Amino acid sequence: MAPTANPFIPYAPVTFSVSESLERASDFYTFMDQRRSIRDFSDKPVPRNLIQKLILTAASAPSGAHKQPWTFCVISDLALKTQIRAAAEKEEYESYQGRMSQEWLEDLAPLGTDWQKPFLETAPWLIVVFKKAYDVQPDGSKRNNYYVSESVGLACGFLISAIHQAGLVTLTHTPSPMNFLSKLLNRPANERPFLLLPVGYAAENVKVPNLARKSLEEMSVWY
Ligand code: IYR
Repeated sequence: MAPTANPFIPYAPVTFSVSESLERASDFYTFMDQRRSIRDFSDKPVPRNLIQKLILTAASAPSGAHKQPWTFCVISDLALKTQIRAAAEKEEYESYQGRMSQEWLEDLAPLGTDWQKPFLETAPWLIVVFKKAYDVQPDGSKRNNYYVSESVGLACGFLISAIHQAGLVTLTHTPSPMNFLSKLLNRPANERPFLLLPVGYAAENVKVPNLARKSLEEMSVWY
């Protein structure tokens, strides 16, 4: 039997005049261009309902066959953050002491990173994003998801934008390997850790590496 399609419903796109669009695009670029990855966090609290809105925004991202193949694990419990920090630092120590190539370490040098990850305890919230390779139906059978990494990557992009828009800061942290997160957070077999984002306010007088973004000419080709 052919699968039944959902009925279509009317949609009213948000539109602006060309000059309004130009101004909005320009303002949005200026705002987004001010975003920086932050590694030094304040312990100033952030309310739970604010984090909830950020996650709803992340989950508004498009996904393959609209499968929404993501789970957001949201952590504020200090004991759990401490466990995550200890496990992440154990892996990162091994990585920085030999698992990463010399070339990789050289490329990272301008960022000033090392195996120590105090932000995993200082930031008021950690969001660990899991990708779901498949869904488990109520009867226990497996149902496939599509373009899972692309979909979850898009949701993370939306999340990072929402965090910035709310005046908070984050960092895309990828401790490697990440499977300790599945154990600590008790996640099922169809979920794999994808990205860890500490969320909060920047530490006072925070500094960031002096990085430049590629110019339009460097990063685009027009046909
Ligand atoms: N996961 C390590 C190393 C690291 C790798 C890349 I690529 C970065 O852009 C930054 C760090 C860490 O979190 O320190």
